Amino acid sequence: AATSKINFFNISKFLVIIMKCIVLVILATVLLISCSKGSADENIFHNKEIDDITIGLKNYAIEKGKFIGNLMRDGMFDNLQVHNGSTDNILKTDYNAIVLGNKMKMSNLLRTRPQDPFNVKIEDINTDIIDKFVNYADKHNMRKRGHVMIWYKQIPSWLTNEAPNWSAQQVYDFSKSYILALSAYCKGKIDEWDVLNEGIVNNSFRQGTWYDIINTQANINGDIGYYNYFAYLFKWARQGDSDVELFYNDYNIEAFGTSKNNFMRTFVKKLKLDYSAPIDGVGLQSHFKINLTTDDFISRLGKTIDDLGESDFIANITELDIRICNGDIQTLDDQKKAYKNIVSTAFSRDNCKTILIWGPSDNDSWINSHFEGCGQATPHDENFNKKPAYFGIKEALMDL
Ligand code: 9MR
Repeated sequence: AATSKINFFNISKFLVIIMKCIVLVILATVLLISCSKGSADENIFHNKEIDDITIGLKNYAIEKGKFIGNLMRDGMFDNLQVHNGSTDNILKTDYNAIVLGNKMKMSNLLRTRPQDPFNVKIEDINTDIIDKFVNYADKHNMRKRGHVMIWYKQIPSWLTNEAPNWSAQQVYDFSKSYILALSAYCKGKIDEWDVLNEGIVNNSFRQGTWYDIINTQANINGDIGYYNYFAYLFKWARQGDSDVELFYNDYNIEAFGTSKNNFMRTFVKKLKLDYSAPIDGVGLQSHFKINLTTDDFISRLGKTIDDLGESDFIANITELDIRICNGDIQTLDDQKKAYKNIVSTAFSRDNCKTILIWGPSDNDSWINSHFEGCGQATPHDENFNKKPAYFGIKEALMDL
């Protein structure tokens, strides 16, 4: 009995030692894992090979004081969980700036004819749209881009029908009251506004718009012409919100030295200097076809940003996409190079702080329905997976 007592005592002592060893091994393993995770986190901004899905593009942009953004399409606006939440997930993870693809255009904000279109009131505007956009962006700490106040396209049908019969003064009254109401409602909520979109064609102002009468007929103060009218648009937007950044936005104006680029630069400088328009910047839309994105083309884009910077303008990239079309010999790797080169060229300039891409994924892009035989224009593919382009942007951000 004595022997079995000793044996039992020894065995239980032995078991306790084994248990202690196991606990020690577990503790050591936990310590080792957390140490290696810590150093990975520290290296996350410096090691290009690491692709931690919780670290989005925005984290790299924030580190460099920049905003990388994207748009919210109508489908997602109507249902945040569209595509089982894939688009929402991309926006939340990768982007710290946002714009609505269509919903903040006049066709949506002023869908119903105001009782008096020459005295538009806040109550006439579909402010629910603005609220929903602002709530989403604020929830995810995103910079908010307002697109767009005055554009020849996507206007409500009542305006299409009535405007051809308006006098210049009526166009002035409508535009003024709309901009004042809209910018007053958005005061402090929207960070930057496209006050005027696509007002130029080649080397002159766009003709045949709903506001065209202002070019041939004076208002009651004798103001006539595009310059006068456009300058007022910016003044009214400033009157409504003294802090918001105000932009002229257009496409095919990116490469320095083309006739549209020359006209745009003359236009915005003259608007600011000769017409005292409070214009802060130019939005370079940047809808590119892959074979256009040569090194020379991208360096001319850099030159445009520099030239605008010399006159104290911000120059943001506002609608970037790079489409690949049937017949193009370029590959997704060429697209990666183009995205990388554009992001590093633009962001190496201090007067370019924001780049927005026009489509969270190839599933959410306007290209497929507008350019036959073209697609693949965004950094995520049709199944919401990251493409080489995504890593091009990421590398450019890390290298800044
Ligand atoms: O992405 C928008 C698309 O869904 C619309 O069908 C289209 C209609 O004009 O507008 C697209 O957005 C445009 C933007 O508002 C201004 N710059 C050009 C964009 C692409 O057409």
